[in-house]
Amino acid sequence: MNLKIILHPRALALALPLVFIAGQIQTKAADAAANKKLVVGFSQVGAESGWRTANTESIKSEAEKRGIDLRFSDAQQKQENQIKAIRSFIAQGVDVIAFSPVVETGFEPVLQEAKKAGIPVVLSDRAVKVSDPDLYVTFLGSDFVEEGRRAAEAVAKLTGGKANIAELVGTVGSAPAIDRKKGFEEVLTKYPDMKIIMSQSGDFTRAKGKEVMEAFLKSPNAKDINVLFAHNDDMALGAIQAMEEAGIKPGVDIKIVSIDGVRGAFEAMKDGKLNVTVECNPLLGPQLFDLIEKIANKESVPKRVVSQEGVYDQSQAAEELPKRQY
Ligand code: GYE
Repeated sequence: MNLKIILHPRALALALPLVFIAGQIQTKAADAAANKKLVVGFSQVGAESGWRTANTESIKSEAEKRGIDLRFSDAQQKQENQIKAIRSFIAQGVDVIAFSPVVETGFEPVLQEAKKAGIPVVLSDRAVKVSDPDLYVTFLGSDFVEEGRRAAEAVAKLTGGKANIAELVGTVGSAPAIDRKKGFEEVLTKYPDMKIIMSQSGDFTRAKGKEVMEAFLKSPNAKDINVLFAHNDDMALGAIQAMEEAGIKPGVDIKIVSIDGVRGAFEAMKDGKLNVTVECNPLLGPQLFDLIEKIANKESVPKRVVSQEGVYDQSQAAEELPKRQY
């Protein structure tokens, strides 16, 4: 028997659009998966310096440019706030967590929690000390030890290797404070007539930099100071104010070397009040999200990415100033 299945033309007319709709639903689902916004939780140190403001702006604007859902949290320079923020990112189930650790130690437990939740972590700008290097995927930021070395070489050049140095240290326990001091002191061993005669933290802020400089200037051996080394420009700018109020000529009576390269430092160099700034680039947004997107796509990334930077003195200040982006 010859069995023929004949589809009634009306049934065909009904079935075809259904197949078409089903197909459309499928492509829509695929599109939604492809267009799903990448969700990134970022815990920032705070708003303590010009450097930090530029860093935050770079991160926020780059996330917006790329259509990334950025959950941004400001820790106001407190580690406990940062740990809370990271826990909340884990609870929200973000795709990637990035943060700039206030200090180096104490993050191990919360990083274990992120690992358990399967959320990759990226360190931005500052490093942590952990026993298990798998607790973060990569660290993007400057070589702070090298910045410290550059600052010390600048002091040697300015003073012919004869310096009684007052040091304004960054936030106690933070990677840049620890590493900048380390690099600076390493170079001091080459110069027997260069020594640190006072050292105290100004927490990377202008107000604290001023306050500590005032205290330095009141100490019994204040008149011996011929150099100020500040771990960032903001503290140096605060110290400049303290010197001026005490009738001391910043940049002349006391030579000043600091780190960051923010606009305020270039202005002070132009005015002859600051001698040298060692650059530390805060514009990490593009590099950071390149790494984050790769990690989200399961591509491999290097464990350490170093940003490029230079050293500037007064002779370059006027020309460089209009080109500065931060
Ligand atoms: O030098 C300072 C900021 O971590 C590199 O933090 C950063 C430092 C920067 O407060 O100005």
